[in-house]
Amino acid sequence: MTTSGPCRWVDRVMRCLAVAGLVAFIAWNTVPAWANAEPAQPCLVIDTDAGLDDFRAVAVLLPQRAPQAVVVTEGIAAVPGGSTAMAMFLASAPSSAPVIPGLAAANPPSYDWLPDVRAGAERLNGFLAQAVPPASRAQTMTQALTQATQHCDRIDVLVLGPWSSFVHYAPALGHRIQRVLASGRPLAENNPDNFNCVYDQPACEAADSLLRGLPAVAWVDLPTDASSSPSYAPTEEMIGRLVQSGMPGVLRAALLLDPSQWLGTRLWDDTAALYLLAPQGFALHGGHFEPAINEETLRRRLVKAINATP
Ligand SMILES: [Ca+2]
Repeated sequence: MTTSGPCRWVDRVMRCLAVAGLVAFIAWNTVPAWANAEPAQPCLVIDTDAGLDDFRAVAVLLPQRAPQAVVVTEGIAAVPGGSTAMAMFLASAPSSAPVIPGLAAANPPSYDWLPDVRAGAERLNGFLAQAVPPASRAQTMTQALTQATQHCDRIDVLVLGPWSSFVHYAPALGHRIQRVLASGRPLAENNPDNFNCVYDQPACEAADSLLRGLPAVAWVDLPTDASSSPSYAPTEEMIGRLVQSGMPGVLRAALLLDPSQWLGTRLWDDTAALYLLAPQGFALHGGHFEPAINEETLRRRLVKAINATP
């Protein structure tokens, strides 16, 4: 049977209306995610010297702010041993970012305590039997970081170590750096405990100039405390509350292997990492932020962040 004349025209109109209705229905039901969602968070680059508090800081961030790349800069750990330790630590998380070996200070000060602390950090507090350097790469640090962030139009950089690497890669990342968050206090506050600055003073001063040109910079530190049992310190009870699987489990096992290596230290870099997740718990003191919560509340929030399910 065939249709002809007015009947064929009516049939075409009805088909067109049906198709138009179907298209409208599909469009209505497939509203793109960006139309309703909050703007996507900027990418995150973590620049770390792989001290024990740096490992805790990475564990704080991983469930909620997985980084695009982790740069290991010389400070507490040296670059080779710190890079492999950090890569092995990240491998305990469901998804892991590339670890990019960074740069070392040209003329760092000599510290009599540093060799032992460095050896401990590079072995993840004894969790690894030996410190092992990474295989050398064909790419430079800046090439590797540019590649790892090639899909990022906005980048937050969390600096947990000296500035030796930052001053070299920051110009390459350019205007994509939206915010820098640093553990410690700004150069102008001249904090003698600011290891990250004095370990590579020329880089720290160069970074101070670079930071002035960036849209947002925040420094995070703990209140000054010169007592023999410092406040805002990690405790065995706190570490014992970490779950025993995955990255929290590795961190827990590593730290409990030898608490004497970290008892009496403070929650430096972990606190800076928590600021990135929950800045409302902090207050501005001069040019830097400090926790506006007591130390038990801080420890509880750190444990909760580390134990969170991604
Ligand atoms: Ca650090």
